[in-house]
Amino acid sequence: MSNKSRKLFEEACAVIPGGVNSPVRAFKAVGGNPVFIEKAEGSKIYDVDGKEYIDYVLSWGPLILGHSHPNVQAALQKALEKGTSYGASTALETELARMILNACPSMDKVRMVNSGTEAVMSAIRAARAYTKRDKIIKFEGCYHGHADGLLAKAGSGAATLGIPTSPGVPESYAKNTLTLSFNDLEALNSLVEEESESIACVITEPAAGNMGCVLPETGFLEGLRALTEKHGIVLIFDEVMTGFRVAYGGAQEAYGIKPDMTCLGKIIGGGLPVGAYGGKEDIMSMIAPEGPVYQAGTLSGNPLAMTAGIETLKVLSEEGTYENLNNKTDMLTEGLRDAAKRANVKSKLYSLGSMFCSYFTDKEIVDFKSAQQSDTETFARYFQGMLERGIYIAPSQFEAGFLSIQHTAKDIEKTISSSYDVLKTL
Ligand code: HOZ
Repeated sequence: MSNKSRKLFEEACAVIPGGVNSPVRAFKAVGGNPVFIEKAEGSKIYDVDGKEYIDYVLSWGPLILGHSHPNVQAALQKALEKGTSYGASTALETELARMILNACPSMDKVRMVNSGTEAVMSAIRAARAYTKRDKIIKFEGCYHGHADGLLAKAGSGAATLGIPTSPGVPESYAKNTLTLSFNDLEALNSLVEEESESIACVITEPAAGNMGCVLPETGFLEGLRALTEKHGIVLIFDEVMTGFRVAYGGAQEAYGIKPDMTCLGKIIGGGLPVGAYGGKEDIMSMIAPEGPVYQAGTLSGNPLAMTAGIETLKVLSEEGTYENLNNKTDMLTEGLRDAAKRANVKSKLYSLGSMFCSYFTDKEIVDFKSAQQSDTETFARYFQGMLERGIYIAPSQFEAGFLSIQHTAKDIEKTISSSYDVLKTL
């Protein structure tokens, strides 16, 4: 790491816990200190020393159009001239809401918030009020933001740092969160049969991107849908990561399953802070001021975030966008698989749309336990080798990588050849 980044990190550590404003940005699991970024454009980010990296983190998913996309930049500049926030209604909010509802027909109404965490927290409150039940079921290794009740066997940074269940969450609160293994329909069936009268909702990432990239096995989402429907349990899809990423209509479109509620974030804000939750009319009509379930936010529906989101979705809705993006991802993932084979390194790579993750193991990854069997020490060395060669991947085994429409064939070729070079040294 450069001296400039080291110095900036030392300064940050003096005033910010761990020197970062979100734990996933720390390099704790891979060693060394975080690289400090100066600017970004297209598929690249540049550190404070001017070193260029091909970026597969993309701000943890939002930047599907790549950095500084001209349409988003131009629209934001125009919006900025009109002010930054009014705390009063704008037509932009309705426009983005309409675009979201058109993309995800499972939702009749949607409410904007400021982050994925807020979206999930609010959706669960609505589900509890709607069912008049308290307990929720989540799956190990899925991450639904950092609200108290959801930091139970959580993925993402919590898994990376080895604190999937955080101190500070009262036992009286945590006892309402029941956890199961992802893809274990049998266990879900037994738990639901036993506790059906007390379970408000089941929340899941339909394809999990916070323990790497773990895909639902055939029948899992279908079984989950049938079971929750049978018992009057609200099914919530956390599509903060997969929404507008794996298809325009998210994983619910890709797998053809209609949840009762959906949580969104990341892409719908085009790189600005945003979240949203929505669902069926009878649940969403319970939200204040239409109904009694309170949820609010000073900057919710902020005109800048709405503008960036609208422009992003406009580009995404153009013919051929997802086909191109998915073709590029196939080129990358096939190349990475082949590189691992040639270098004789055990690895498993999974992808859905333009999100992907490779694990250092020869066993299939189907849940959090199997993801944890991956060799994280080898991952750390791989990460450092890639970073050195100008390839920026998430500093954790338990995160997905992403492509943007601005990644080029040249970027992909460089990534594959760098990967082969690093794998040979492991
Ligand atoms: N949800 C993001 C990917 N796992 C993490 C973002 C963050 O925690 O900063």
